[in-house]
Amino acid sequence: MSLIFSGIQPTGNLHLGNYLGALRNFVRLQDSYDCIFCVVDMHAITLWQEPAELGKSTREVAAAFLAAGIDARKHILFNQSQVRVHAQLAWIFNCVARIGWLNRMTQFKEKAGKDRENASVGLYVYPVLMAADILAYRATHVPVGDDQKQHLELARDIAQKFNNDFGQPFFPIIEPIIQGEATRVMSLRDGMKKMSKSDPSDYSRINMTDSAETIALKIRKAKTDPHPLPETLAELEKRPEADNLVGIYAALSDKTREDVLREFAGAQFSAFKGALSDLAVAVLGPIGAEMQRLMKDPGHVDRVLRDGADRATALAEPVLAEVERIVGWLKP
Ligand code: AQP
Repeated sequence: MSLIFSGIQPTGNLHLGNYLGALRNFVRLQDSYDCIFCVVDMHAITLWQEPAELGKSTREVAAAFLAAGIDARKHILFNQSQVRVHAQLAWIFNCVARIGWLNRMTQFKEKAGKDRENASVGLYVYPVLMAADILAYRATHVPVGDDQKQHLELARDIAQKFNNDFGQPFFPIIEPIIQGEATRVMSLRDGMKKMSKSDPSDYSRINMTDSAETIALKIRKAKTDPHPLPETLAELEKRPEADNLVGIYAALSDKTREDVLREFAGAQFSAFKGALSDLAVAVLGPIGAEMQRLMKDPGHVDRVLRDGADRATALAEPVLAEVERIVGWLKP
């Protein structure tokens, strides 16, 4: 049976990349699959999070799922730390995964930066916990942005090694779903860097709760080059900032980059940026407003997460019990 699992970290500043690369696809997939969506607060603390902010950010991501259109009654929405199975299965997977595999993870290298000795052990084993998140439900499909591809390959390797080591096809082979024109939205300040919650410059991203004025200002200030928009994709690809803005426009309007170039080839950036602002405000405005409304009702959001956690636990506990039996742990 096909089952979707995916998560988003409550690390503040949910942005357009998270929306176009993840949330919007989740909403579309929920009509064809059973889905489990998770606010991954255990992943969040692999980097320092202010305790007083973490709960608020967790509710904000939950509100984003709901505001974007996830049906939390039909599907499951919860925060990770409420379901203990994730941590318990991650320990077993820590003993299946190999250090050499983790050493190849580029996201660890990027996030640990030059001060690698001082990074948390949690940041290093992040992809192992991600494998546990997915496989605790024996989920088959994982919709993510392009940046998570390598972690998903590692999750597949863990599932395969577990199946081989213990001689049974217990875990399914996970299929990534990476779709759309905006699988990697780039920073508005640097077309070579991914748009990210943790970028110190707020002008690098469009936050999902930004006002119309802020969205317009950020797009106006977005880095571009002095040339008008090109006619062909080949020319566009040589211009990272232009490519990013055209990609965002295409994704927001459900068109291809080619369609957008047909419409705007030869246009100056000032005109294109105006059209892009209007479009971004039209798409994000209602979602941001609904997020703000939900954030004023934390009791409701907490009830959704609690109910989701109960239903997730009921699914994951039998999987863990079976894994523990396969491993050989005595449970008298
Ligand atoms: N720039 C992006 N373009 C497209 N998709 C993106 N995603 C993240 N950034 C982009 C996708 O959003 C989902 C949730 O991501 P996450 O919060 O779990 O972690 P992340 O990938 O590390 O995202 P950020 O925004 O860069 O957060 P920080 O700065 O905290 O690390 C994932 O499906 C991801 O692919």
